[in-house]
Amino acid sequence: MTRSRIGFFKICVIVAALTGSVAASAQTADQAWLRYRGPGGRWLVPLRVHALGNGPLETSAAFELQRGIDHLSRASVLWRSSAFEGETIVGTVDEVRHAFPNLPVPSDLQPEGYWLSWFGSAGSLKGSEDKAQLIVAGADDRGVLYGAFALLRQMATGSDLYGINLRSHPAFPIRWVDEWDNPDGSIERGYAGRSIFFEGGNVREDLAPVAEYARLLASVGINGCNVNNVNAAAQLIDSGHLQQLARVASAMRPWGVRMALSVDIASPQKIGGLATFDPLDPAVKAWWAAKVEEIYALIPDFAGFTVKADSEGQPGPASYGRTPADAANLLAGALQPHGGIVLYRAFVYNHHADWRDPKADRARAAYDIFQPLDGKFAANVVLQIKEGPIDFQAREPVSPLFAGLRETSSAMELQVTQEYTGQQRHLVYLAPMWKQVLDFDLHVDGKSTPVKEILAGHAFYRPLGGMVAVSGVGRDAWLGSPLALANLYAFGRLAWNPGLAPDQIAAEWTEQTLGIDPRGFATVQKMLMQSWPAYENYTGPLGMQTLTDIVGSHYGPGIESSENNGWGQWHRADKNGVGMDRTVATGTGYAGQYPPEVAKVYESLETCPDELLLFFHHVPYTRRLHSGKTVIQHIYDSHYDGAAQAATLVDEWASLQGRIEPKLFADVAARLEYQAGHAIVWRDAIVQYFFKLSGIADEQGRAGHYPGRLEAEEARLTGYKVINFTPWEDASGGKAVTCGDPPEKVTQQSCSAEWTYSGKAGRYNIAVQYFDLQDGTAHFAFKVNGLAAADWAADAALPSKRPNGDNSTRHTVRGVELKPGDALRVEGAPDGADPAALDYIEVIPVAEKDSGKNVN
Ligand code: GCV
Repeated sequence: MTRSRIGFFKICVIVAALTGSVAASAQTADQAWLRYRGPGGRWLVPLRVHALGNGPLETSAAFELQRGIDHLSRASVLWRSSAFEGETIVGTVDEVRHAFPNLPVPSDLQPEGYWLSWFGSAGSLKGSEDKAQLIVAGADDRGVLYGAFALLRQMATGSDLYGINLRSHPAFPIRWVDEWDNPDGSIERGYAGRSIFFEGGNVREDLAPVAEYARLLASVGINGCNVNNVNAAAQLIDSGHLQQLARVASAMRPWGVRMALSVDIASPQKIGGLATFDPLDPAVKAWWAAKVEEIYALIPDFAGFTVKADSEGQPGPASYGRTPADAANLLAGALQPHGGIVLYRAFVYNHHADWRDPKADRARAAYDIFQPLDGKFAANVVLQIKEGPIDFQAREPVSPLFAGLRETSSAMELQVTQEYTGQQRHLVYLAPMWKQVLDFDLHVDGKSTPVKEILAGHAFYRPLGGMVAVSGVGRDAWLGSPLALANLYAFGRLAWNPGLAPDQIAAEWTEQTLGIDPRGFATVQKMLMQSWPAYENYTGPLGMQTLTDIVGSHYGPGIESSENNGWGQWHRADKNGVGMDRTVATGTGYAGQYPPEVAKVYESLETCPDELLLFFHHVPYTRRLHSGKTVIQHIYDSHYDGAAQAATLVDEWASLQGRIEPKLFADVAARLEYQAGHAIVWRDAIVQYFFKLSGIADEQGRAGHYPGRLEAEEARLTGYKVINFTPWEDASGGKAVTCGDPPEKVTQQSCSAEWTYSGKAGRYNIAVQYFDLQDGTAHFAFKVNGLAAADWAADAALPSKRPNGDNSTRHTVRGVELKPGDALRVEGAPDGADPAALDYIEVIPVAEKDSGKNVN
């Protein structure tokens, strides 16, 4: 074999520059899954990396491979003999073919695809002609980069590389993340601190984390990043800000991630000085054409625009009686000469809908508005459609619009940032949900039509399509919670290959991130796989959606907040029944938006799957599900099951103690403990709400009975005063006690609640349920007969400035010896605007799990 040595010196120089920028960044991709710690196995790889070309992406690929191999070879029991010679060769297929004319280099790799192949013997000796060569060949520059990361993934997950012959290409051309970052540095629906892109109205000086983020994205094949909120600040595309944004694009460019921007469709008026933003006005058209010219002069590989218009208060073409197609095509026309695209969001609905109108239905909106426009969009417009028809709920049916667009490209939008799914405080691994959506068969024209085939463009022969995730990364460890990163990883992997199984992705991520032994990562994989069903169970089962505070935080329980307003997330629970009638026969007709085979299944009570029953039908609480349970019993059971499943996560993680870095172990353990407590808040809120509303007893006698629970409002109170709670279901019995009134500064020094214990003597865990408010760190102490058993600070950052289900928190004091007559006392010391509010204590025998299970 012969080969050329092109540009080796140059590459070394650029590699040194990349290393420098990484070293300067405190927030690195290595803190996520690019740890290159390896499974501790035994594998073989030529340690020296040689790049055949010197383009920026190939340079990044070579740099990353060398770094990964160096780390892995240090961390693992690598077969590494000094006698072993060979190279890992990186290049495009053309370069590889040129350097090694005798190799069978594939000629049909798809764009961005790669080929990994081993040549030569496994243990070639110094001086031998037959040197091992591991080839990483890309169809193009991006393919080289993705091939390098794929090889590293193989190594980090312990695959045998000897003899490898692997080809892969992405299923979808569009694999983007959307950031909802605002120029002031805040992030809409972000739960991981402040923006890595912006601060104080401008792009940040330090963009090293942006480069690191791009590296992380590239490692799972993500090729675009829209960096600002879809509720777009118009000023971001003024000339000054575009100069700044060019730096962001440059930071991401070495990793093949193209920058995109959300734009305000009213920009010509807001920042352009025009009297109108009418999409059909020639002056508006000229303004956008000039603006796009300006952008491409600064950012030649600019990816395009994302547009939210006529939605939730954003301006739009409706102001001029124009359609979304008019607006999308206006921008598409400006972008087209430069190769840019428009992702126009189908998340358009009336948020002032009449809740009394039984025919009104937000779920219908996207299809009603966009389906009639099919075929009217320019070729470089893609409709970005949320996976379900409402808004990232714990469960929704697949949006029927995917089936309704035959002549328009579509991309599926989903959320990595867990807006309605626990805001990263709860472990909820979403890949199983996304996989269900991708695999869902819409049966267009009576033929098998899985959503993933539509997105890939195969079903309707579309040139564009793909997946977009609202990511929400911030400066706090990317996503705040270590295990939440599995969602970002899984998004990228599914966007590359929607055929992957979520449990396989979970195992891959765990192995790379935690590097624990097979038994250990099997435990984490199991936890991840259990987490979405658990969350669905304790929040909103049967397709009721997440029963959260939908007009506020979208976090804790707030069942009635969905009703009596125009936002349209109605579940229509009343004393007789629950669910939204979306049938064609008697309801809003939404079910009829699906192709007939799917519509038929949802339309009929007999065939509608249990998990979506209440999304499509209003039924009495006594209706029997396919499972044989009544609806009301299912509501009770699923909430008790869900809370118990959340408690199981705590135990499973605890079983890994000593096998995971202590800091990470403790961090996740505390989060899971919190989640288990909050799952009980959810459980109790929903169970007591439906118990009161329906008046139907729980067959298992749990609803309304909380053995061991001592209510604060029934205690001997000093300083504390009893409050009626809003919403009532978020406090046990609808009441709690508070030591002063938030949000005004509370002046009380401290308050106490005391009970006399009257149960059996023994050893108990005491769960103290209190409210941890923002803007102040209240302190609590638990005492038995005046002696301190525990004290703690209420210093978590939870939503809401009033005590409610967002901030109801459980602290468990373990192993307390009690005997009848003991005085149990909680002392609360308010701070700032946190009034040390208290709901109850619960005395749980130690023999029982202190998991929220009721004990007798
Ligand atoms: C960016 C939901 C969120 C909003 C978000 C909107 C959207 O309604 O709560 O914060 O706004 O979706 O997707 O545009």
